[in-house]
Amino acid sequence: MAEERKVDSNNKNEQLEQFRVNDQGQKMTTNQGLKVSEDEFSLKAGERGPTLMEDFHFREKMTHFDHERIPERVVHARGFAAHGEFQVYDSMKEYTKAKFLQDPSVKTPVFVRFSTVAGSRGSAETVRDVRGFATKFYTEEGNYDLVGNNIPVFFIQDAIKFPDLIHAVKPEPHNEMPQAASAHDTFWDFVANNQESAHMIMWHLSDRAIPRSFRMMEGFGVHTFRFVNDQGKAHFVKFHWKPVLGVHSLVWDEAQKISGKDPDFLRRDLWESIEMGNFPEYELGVQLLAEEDEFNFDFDILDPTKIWPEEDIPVKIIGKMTLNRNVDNVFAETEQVAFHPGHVVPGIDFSNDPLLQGRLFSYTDTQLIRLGGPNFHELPINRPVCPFHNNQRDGYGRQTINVGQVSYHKNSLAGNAPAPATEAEGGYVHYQEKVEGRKIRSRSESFKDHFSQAALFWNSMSQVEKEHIIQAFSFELGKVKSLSVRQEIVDMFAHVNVELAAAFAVQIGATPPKEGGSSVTKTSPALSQENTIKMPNTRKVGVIIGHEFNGAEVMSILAGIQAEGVQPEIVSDMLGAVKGSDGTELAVDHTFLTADPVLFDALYIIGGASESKKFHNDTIYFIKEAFSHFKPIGATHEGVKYLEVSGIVGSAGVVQGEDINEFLSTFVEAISAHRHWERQVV
Ligand code: HDD
Repeated sequence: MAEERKVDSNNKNEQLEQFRVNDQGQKMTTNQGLKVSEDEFSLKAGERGPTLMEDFHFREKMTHFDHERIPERVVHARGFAAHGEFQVYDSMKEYTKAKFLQDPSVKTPVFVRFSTVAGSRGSAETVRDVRGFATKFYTEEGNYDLVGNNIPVFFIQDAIKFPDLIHAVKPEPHNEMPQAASAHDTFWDFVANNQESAHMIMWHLSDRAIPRSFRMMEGFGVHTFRFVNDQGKAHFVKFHWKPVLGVHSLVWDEAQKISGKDPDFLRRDLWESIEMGNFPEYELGVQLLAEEDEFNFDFDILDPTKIWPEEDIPVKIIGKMTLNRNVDNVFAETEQVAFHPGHVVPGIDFSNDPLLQGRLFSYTDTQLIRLGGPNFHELPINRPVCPFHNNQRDGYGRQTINVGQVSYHKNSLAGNAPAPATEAEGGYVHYQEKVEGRKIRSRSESFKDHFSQAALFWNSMSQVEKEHIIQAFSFELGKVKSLSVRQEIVDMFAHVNVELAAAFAVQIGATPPKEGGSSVTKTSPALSQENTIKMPNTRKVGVIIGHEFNGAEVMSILAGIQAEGVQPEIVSDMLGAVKGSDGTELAVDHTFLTADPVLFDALYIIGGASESKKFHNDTIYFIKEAFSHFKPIGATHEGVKYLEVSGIVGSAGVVQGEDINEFLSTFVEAISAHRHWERQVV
């Protein structure tokens, strides 16, 4: 590795290139490099005889196979990742000396892993859950990891409760059910007994927990961190990732169906988008707070169950991240990447948030068992792009060949190298916060208001979002067998809002609260997805089409929606090509059997002149499902009759038209809106 390499977007890629192996056109060998002459038959004593111990090729192949699994992550086991780059818009020198936040011309390579939390590595992806959003910045000062989630608060306030939380949400130990779901007794028992979770639960039961795409969710550092500038002046900081496409979600019925139709839905979406050149983009935002303002709020800024409302402390957008390359090998990269909130660079420091403090221990510890020893930093995906030197030696799988006689500090024999760097030379110096106190196992009084921000969240939701939250409570608690737990949850959430608690209490056979509620009347519009960015780009439209369609018109409509960034995919009753009346041919991407309306954002029904009864029934099924999920549906030509049969003509988001241009613009507008909730009201 070159010692003084200028960091650019290819820097990490170049480093990884040294480890890539391409088997194309090569002869097969053993791991010792010996060419193998036979790979189908083990070495035997006679054609029908026993396999011989001597068969080194068999032994090596089988041994490697027997050992090829590693423990999955104890949380966030199911994940998918991509490479990209980050660029700051303007120097952040005033607030932080972090080098990657100084120069807008510098592109810092990043690796981002998205994940669900509760499910095993093979679980479905569209379950109701928090999503992990972990970013590794390969900076010239070392790796900086921003290990966040798509929800800005957390269930608990102190890391010592993390094992309890996870034991409660994971499948129950006596029967290992349910997989990747919080809708069961132990999770809700935990919630009732740990009421600091109230705010997080509001997010968990909102649409945020069923994102449409990893490309369409926010990311949050959650904790309060510190920025420190080159004068040693500190600001408290909260990190935000804002997706350029806006924040969008699935609806619950759809999410559950996708779990069966395509358990890989979110990774497929990310993978395909990057392959197509639709690179996911997120802007990095920071909320900054001067140290002097630490106590100016009605919540404790160190409490990870609290947000800093964006209307009170604005999010300053400081840069953009683009994910532009898929991994080459999921195990080598996505599975072996090791994140840690403690991987920081000069200019970024911690706060005393007790959840963060505990995380600083857990991540290295978990990598030791997961990746099998202390040298996981040497795995290609984890290596910093800058040189690293210290006196750590040996251990399983050590790759570095450290030359020389000396592996201790201080020393004279090697001129005291490697020597710690001064601050001016880039040495990391911890922010010298003054700390004093008695040793005590307790929680600050300032952490004890669990309901005000849960109420703020509720107040900020649109009517539709509120209904979704009520339905989510009704579903989750409807799966809880213990009536006492159900009642405790009703009583707990009566502290947030009485109408909310009453609305789901009746659904779950519990007694609605008579009184309660919160005195909070404030709202934070930034919390509602109703106020998000809406655009048609990268929306998938299922185009239902049969033979004998009007070639010229259909092609111009498809070209028109594609010009707006929409992605049509052709669905018909058979693979192959559908033929227009003028001889135009369209290749079919999916059949009614392999596709499903839940896999599209919208439908465009064209039909054809000679459809079978089955074509007719399948089309009606597609329309009914898409309609019930509030999706835009457009129809032209023969397609219009299906809208009529389905009884949805004139409904919100249902577009039909004779005039191509008018149809195009109304349909694209309907697609941008994403969902047409008005249907629910009628
Ligand atoms: Fe954690 C993984 C995010 C609290 C202990 N965590 C993990 C990942 C993400 C987060 C995104 C997956 C990283 C990857 O893709 O490899 N965790 C969070 C956030 C938290 C949080 C945003 C609260 C603000 N975590 C948390 C606590 C603890 C842990 C309180 C324990 C004290 N988390 C872990 C872990 C994991 C992990 C056990 C499992 C796999 C891994 O670390 O690498 O150490």
